[in-house]
Amino acid sequence: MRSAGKPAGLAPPLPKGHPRGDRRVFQPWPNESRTMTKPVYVLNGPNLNLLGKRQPHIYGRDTLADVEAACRETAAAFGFEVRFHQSNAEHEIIGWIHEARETAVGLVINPAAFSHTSIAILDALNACDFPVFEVHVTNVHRREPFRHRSYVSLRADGVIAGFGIEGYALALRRLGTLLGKDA
Ligand code: CA2
Repeated sequence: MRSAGKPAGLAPPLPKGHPRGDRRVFQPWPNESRTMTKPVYVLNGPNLNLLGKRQPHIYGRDTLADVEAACRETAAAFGFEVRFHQSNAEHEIIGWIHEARETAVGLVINPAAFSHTSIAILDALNACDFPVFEVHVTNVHRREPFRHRSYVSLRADGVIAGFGIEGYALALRRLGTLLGKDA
């Protein structure tokens, strides 16, 4: 016989922190996106550490720290974790691309002058399965002819040039769309 006052079939609530009572500890269904942020790599090539410090008439007044802050803000809205790097050394950028291959869901890169010279960076990106977006602060097509060609563009899923540092946020937003994330 059922005891009065207790609804049929309902067990008493489990104490907080109990493995079956706290979803942060245990989820009976696999849904990583609820609990885990996915890394997105944002890579910057040579001399971009000088952003905002030299040639503001070409590159503007925003610094690389401003770029990083903007990327973190946009990425957070989509639930991405940002791994943000800059290097003047080609091999370091290639190392980060290899690292990204293992863990990342997408990559945004401003290869700077390496865009126009580096088959090695192109090869590294060709070994990646996730979306890749190439960003240039300036409109490279309005500049010297040697900037009109980018090896990285042969792999990039999209290229943004001439939007200033806003280009990085636009690229991250596109990643969010492609990966089905809501802002
Ligand atoms: O427009 C871009 O973002 C570039 O990737 C910037 C590169 C250039 O070689 C590419 O053709 C286009 C140059 C980055 C150097 O940035 C500086 C910033 C301030 C002062 C000096 C260099």
